[in-house]
Amino acid sequence: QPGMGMLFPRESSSREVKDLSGLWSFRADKSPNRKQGFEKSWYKSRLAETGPVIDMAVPASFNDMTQDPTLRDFIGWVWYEREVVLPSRWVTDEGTRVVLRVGSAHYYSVVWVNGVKVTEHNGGHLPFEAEIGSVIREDPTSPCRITIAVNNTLTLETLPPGTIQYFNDPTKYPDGFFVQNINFDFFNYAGIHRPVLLYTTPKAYVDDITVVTDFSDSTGLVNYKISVQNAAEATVKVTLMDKDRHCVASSNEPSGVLKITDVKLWWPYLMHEKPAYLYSLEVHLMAADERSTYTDVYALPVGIRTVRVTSSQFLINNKPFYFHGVNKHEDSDIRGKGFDWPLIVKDFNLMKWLGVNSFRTSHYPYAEEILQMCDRHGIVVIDECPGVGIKDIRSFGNASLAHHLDVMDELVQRDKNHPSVVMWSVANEPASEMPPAELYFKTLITHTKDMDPTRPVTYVTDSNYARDRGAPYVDVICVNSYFSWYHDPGHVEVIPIQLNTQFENWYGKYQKPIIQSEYGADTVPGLHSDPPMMFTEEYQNVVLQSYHNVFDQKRKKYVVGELIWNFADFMTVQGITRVVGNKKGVFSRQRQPKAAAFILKERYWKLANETG
Ligand code: BDP
Repeated sequence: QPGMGMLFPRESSSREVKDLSGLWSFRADKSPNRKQGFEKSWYKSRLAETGPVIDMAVPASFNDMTQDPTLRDFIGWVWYEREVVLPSRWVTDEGTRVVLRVGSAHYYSVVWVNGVKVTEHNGGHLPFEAEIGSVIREDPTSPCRITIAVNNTLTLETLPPGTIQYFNDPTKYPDGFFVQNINFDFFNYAGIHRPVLLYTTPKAYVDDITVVTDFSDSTGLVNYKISVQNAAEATVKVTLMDKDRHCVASSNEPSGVLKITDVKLWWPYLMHEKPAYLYSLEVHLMAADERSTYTDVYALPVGIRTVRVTSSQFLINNKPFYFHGVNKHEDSDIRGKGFDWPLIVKDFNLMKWLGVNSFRTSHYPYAEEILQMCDRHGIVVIDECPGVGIKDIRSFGNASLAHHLDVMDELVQRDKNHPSVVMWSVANEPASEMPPAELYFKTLITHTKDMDPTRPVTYVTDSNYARDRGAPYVDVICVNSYFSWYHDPGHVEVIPIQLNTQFENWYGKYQKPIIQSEYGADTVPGLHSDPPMMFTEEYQNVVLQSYHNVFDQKRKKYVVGELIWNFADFMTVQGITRVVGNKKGVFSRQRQPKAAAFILKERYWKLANETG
């Protein structure tokens, strides 16, 4: 029986990883009902035998890879296939588990190996895996053929939700015309977005590790729990190593508390002279079943820190923390939402240049590799689930809630051990004023806290403080507002009044710390006007400065953070409010600074020197 664990695949003396990034064969199923691939069983033979295929890069969104507009805007099933030659010991050794892991594929996926279905997964931003040893051992001589069908259709029961609308008027629309309606602005990029890996473990293996950290004076505490699969007998040895690979604590129990004298805490970037200190929890399993003995080794990076919220503060290691950061998207030219190391490295360098100490994974969980970077660099993360655009009252139904709970389970399971993750966000701008929202958010937030009692939980609201029904259940109030943009366009003089009122109303009602989780203005790089006009670089500057003045009045009281919308321009659906994408970035989509980036940089470094 497979376990529940979702440990990131890491190489070790007992584990091998094979990365299947590169070229795959690809076909979009353009048949009218999009089901030809299933009707004709495309997974049973090589994809090229059932019709034309094109080259497709993995990981990447397929949308921007070709010149074909019908592929860019495609909705339905697309098919990917790749043949892999496996090391023979993977195939012949019954004591080796071979696991296929997909980092993420948007949205619904079905996976076959050599024509045998091995798993399916519902959800576009989290990893899933399947053990494939028994399938590959059936035909040890042929290469292993992996087929993945992915469907990007969004419904009322997906996250984010959406609806498909058909237009049947032949005087206006071509036959079969339909659109995907959504309530969020970022482009619904699709395909295999993160690396597909094959990895091995011994048959008896470390399935999951949970760590919760604490400290008292100079003693660090690592509460840990290890679960093991397929072992009739098992002994576990746990060693905590410091950066110089010295053992600082150890144990022979599968769960317990490690005590570290003279602990080096994990601190956010800029807050402490030795930030982001990571230990390594090395787990050594020695196991046996009736046939054989097994050794498994897994090393988990561990940062020792605490997080706590009071009625007016956000505390990391008991010190007030002020979020001065960004909202991001996984988005870039050509690759869409595809995982890309050069982009990740560039973005981290830009964030450091800006003096960013935090970001929110708007509006879906980002790649695990990004969170690992945050752990190492000391960037604090608000980890958001894909609950964006919950605007239709039907999206508060039971089936939708059940899926939302599942997604939170998967998210917490994946990200629970990252020191950088300091808060969960269960949604962005839902219709939280609707009556069913109260029970919905109460259930969702309570469930998330049951899963992880150590982190605060929030959702991001743009609702009115008096009408929002979920706010009683959050630990931190996160508010988005676009004064002088969507309301009173062109009138920056309203910002001080309206922003002050916003803060006083929310704090007055709830006495909880507040983060301005979005604010900003669309700016076309190179457009100028003085006096400032909307869409020019000068207008973005004055909007930001007007917000900053109010933040400065409130941040010593109960405002605990400011996150600009957005780090960089990003692609959106086509519409009359978007000129080739959302232009609220302080960097262009190509990551070049607009004037506002320099204002933000000056401010963030000043804040860093004052508050960390
Ligand atoms: C907010 C959304 C964000 C949008 C932004 C905007 O949370 O996803 O991109 O507005 O309109 O409402 O720029």
